[in-house]
Amino acid sequence: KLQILALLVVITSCSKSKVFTESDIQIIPKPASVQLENGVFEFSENTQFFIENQSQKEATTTLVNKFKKVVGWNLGFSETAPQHNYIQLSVDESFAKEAYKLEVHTDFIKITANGNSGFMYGLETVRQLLPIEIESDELVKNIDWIIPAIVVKDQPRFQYRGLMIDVSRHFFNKEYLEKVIDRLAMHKMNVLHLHLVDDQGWRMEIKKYPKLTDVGAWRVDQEDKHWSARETTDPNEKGTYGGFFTQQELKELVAYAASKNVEIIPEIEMPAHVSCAIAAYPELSCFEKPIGVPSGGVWPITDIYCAGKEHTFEFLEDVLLEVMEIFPSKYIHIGGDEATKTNWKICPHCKKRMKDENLENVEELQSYFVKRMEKFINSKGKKLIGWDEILEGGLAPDATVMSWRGVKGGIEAAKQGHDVIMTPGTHCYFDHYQGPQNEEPLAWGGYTPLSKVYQFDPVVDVMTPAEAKHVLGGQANLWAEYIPNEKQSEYMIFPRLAALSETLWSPKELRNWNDFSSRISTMFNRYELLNINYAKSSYLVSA
Ligand code: TNX
Repeated sequence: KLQILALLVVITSCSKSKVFTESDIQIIPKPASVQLENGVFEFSENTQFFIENQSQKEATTTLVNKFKKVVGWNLGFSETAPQHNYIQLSVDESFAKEAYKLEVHTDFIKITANGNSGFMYGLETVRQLLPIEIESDELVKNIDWIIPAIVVKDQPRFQYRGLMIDVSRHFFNKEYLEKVIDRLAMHKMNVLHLHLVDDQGWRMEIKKYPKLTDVGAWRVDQEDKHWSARETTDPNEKGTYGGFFTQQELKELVAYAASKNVEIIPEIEMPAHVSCAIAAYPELSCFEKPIGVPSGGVWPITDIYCAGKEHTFEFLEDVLLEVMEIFPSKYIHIGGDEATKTNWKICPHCKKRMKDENLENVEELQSYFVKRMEKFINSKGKKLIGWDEILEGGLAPDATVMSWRGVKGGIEAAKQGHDVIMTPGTHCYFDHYQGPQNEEPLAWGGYTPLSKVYQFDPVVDVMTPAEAKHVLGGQANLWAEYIPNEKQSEYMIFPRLAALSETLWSPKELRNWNDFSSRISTMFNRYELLNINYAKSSYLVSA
């Protein structure tokens, strides 16, 4: 018996003195600087957080919950320095927002940052240094919770690191979006852009216009009837497929996101991609023809908001007032893409508006529309974002441009001194295929494998340093015409989000595809334990 005991002691002490090497450090996104030291820190039931104030507890939630789940520990907190076995969160105001320094010693861990976002990212790095079993959903046994002694100095390359989720083409509920937020935080991403309005459904409760969700949130067919959508837009047929968020749910979601350093940017589309609103209130369109909520991406859509009637602007201002009540984000996204303006050319109200405002063509009329919305948004202390079509006919004075039709809109906007978020279809469209089409579930089209996402860079060579400064960052877009459920949504997001996160976070000179593609396999193991339905195909396909 004694011999067995002695053997056990040897085995456990061996594993604890495990020597970590560079190749054991598989953090995604890759930190700006990592220096491995000798020794390890071991977590135990008695590990405590040494905090300066109670509000810092929020940054520790993910790790605390993980230890609770996998070993049943309740890691404690102390505002006075413990002797050893603690994780110190230390404020240093000279640090940039989101930056952190992580020092792991044998006796203690110290994370220095300017506030909770940095602490949270430091702890996300700790999470990725821990054995992958930390991601487990159930109790795990016989694991030594050790991490290597290390010094990590880290900060993001870009301040804007986003993912857009289209909840219109298919509705995804709050519980799912909370999971998305958790996973964004895990990848050190910080923006969730919610596409709340598109032809196929209005997804936010608006108290002043209840029909937006009574009527506009429901369509007839679950499945996307892409090319035959006209057949399904009978205004008399009441749809039953869809859903929407109450304002209360959105408030809770915003608060949840904020606790993970994720900002939610709401998008209320205008003047096009709004069949759902016109189905609810036909008077918002030029000719007031009754339509139903379409079940697919019907194209072209001629029923758009009327730019001539004052009522359209009153309606949109009322809607945005309610939106701004719920979303504290400084940005309001007003869409602006793909507006087929054939009705505007013949509508008497629009023609009168063009005459009164001295506008030469319908592009200028759209520009008038956007500028007017911008004035309103600015008057409430917020900033407008729009898709790159808002460049046409003249950009609103302070608008931020989301460049999706390649990067040229972004380059042009930066030239004009506007802020830019790069989200080119070529690299950032997660509704595109990520493997050979015959092996993949139905997708929108396109081909954007993991390696292609990894090649993305929001700053383009032709930009001057001054123009490049206007590039706030980048974003992936998950348009949901062909994303009918959560499993498929996860499949399209992962692992491409990992590649995007590294593009947006890590120093450019550290980015290396071979290195990334070897680190991603550890991330896959984490995804497995987290029950994320990630696409394995994309790993196998190289550029
Ligand atoms: C274009 S990108 C759209 C979306 C579609 C997407 C499909 C953009 C601003 N508009 O309405 O869902 O293509 O990839």
